[in-house]
Amino acid sequence: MENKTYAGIPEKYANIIDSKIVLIPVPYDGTSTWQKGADKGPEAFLEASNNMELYDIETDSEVYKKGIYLTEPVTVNSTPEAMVDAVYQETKRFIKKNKFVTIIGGEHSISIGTIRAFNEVFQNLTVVHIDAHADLRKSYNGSNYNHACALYEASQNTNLIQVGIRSMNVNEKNVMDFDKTYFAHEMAVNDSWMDSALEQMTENVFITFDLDAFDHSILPSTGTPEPGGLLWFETLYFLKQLFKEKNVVGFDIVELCPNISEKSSDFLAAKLYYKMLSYKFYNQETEENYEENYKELKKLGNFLKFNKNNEE
Ligand SMILES: [Mn+2]
Repeated sequence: MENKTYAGIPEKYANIIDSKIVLIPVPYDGTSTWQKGADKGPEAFLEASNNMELYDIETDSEVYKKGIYLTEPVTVNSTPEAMVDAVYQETKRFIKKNKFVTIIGGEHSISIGTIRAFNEVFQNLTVVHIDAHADLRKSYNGSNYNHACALYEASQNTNLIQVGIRSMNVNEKNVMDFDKTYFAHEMAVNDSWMDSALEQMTENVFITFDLDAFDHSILPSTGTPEPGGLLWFETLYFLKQLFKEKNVVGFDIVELCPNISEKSSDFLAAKLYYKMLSYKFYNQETEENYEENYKELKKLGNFLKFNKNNEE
């Protein structure tokens, strides 16, 4: 990675001790089925972040001052299973350090690892899956760890809510919970989906954001672009409500497939990331909830299972 820090922020806001936020890059593209290049996503995302102004007008905040520690990238790619396990271990390691853990992909199969880690630590986890694709196949091309299977495990083990879906295989209907699925063609004509989705969430929420959820007119650089997606402000409005009303415990952003002659997608991804952090931390009360929640978890001994390994 060219970048030493996210967005070129000064080292004093990027060291592991003081940083509240951790950013894990996972440049992986082992199983994509159409356009290759999601392994270049984290690099392009970080490069774009260097060109971003770090005062957020809407929240009147500079969230980078909470500290954003950029980890070494997870580069294990011998098999999809090994990659998922490495992502899981690394995510878990930083959750355990009481960091707000975020991950930039890479293709969507990395989220099998991120969700597995969050679901182990946080009680009654809701996974909000924002994507054009359902990704609910149990296996694809002979593997359970294909990007088309990214949410199957979450559909079995978490309160999964899917938003923006407009492409799926008919067999995925057998797995899909239609009450918790918000299809793009319905969202386009009625915005009541936002309140409905929020009502169905438990307190602890992990967000997995596949960038192809966005309309391809504003984000063309992704492996499998689909027309009819989300636009910028409706997405931010939804996210802002979500961060305000729920305890978002972490998130990942995946499937940036950069194109050297089209930088606006990279920039959108970098800005989306920063907006999500701004929504998470500008409200002091939200932050206190997060601290409270961590103390509760500690009391319940939820971290005990991690004591055996991965201590630094
Ligand atoms: Mn997708």
